[in-house]
Amino acid sequence: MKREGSALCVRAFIVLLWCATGLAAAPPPCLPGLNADPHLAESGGVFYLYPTSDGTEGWMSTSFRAWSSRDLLVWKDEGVVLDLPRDLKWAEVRAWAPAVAFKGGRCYYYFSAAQSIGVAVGEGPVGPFKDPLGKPLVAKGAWKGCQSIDPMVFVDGDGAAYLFFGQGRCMAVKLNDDMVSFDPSQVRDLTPPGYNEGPFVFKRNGIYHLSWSEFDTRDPRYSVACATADSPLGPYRKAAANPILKQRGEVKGAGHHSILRLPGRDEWVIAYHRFRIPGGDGYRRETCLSPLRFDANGAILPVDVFEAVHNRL
Ligand code: FUB
Repeated sequence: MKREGSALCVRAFIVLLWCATGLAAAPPPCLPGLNADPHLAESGGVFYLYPTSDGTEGWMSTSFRAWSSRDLLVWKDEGVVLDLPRDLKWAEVRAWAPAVAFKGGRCYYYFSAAQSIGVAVGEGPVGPFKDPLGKPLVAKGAWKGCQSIDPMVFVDGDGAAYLFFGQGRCMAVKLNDDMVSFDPSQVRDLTPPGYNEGPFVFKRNGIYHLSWSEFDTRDPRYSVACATADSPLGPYRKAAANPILKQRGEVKGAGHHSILRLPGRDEWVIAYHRFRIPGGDGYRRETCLSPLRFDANGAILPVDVFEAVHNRL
């Protein structure tokens, strides 16, 4: 406990030192170690980050951890929230790109495993999560040209929930009220030009924003682009000013993101990964948080990867 407290103090000191010196270097990552595909969420005034555990060739991780924070600055490791060999009957490896959705007091944890998409349900944001289906929600190869990975669920103001997923193609479908099933005949292909993977949807002032990653995650050009629509399932029009997040200077491979509005304000944060600095690549990635802003017309402005979110609450 004492050691954990000292580690947090050291991290907070490093971040404050970086702010104070104003060095023209990339800010430190928000989480220690190698973490990719971060999904940022908020529940009960607490922020949560759900990443892929990174650091193996071919992304061979077998479990997921979660992190919590009250200020987006100091993050607590909540431990393993889903362990594939222990908690699933149908997959043991390639634990990638989780995302959560809250409904009816429950937390639904969507994830990629063995190139399929699964869902697990918990009573709270850090589980314990249980697989109610005993099989994938979206099976490997279910849609042609689409790798069944990178799920994201958007819950609209009326409570309707929509699943977005896919590498290669961007698929979307309204979920049933149970949050763990859908009508396969209703799955739509929304693939925008340049799309590769990691779809994310949010709504601001009545406009739906779809964003995604372009290029391969091992490519330094990995980046995030966006489009808008008047309804959650589109049609989406790609914005003129793209990408909204990309490499700059020592920051390479910036992508696979999520976006969150800070409670009670029109202030937004983007979570994303980049190649570890120094010496990272597409298998050694680290998680960062930057402010996300809009222009007067509601279009997303380019993100400054040298601007970190620090203690905004
Ligand atoms: O982390 C494994 C894979 O790399 C994710 O599923 C992709 O989105 C890419 O970030």
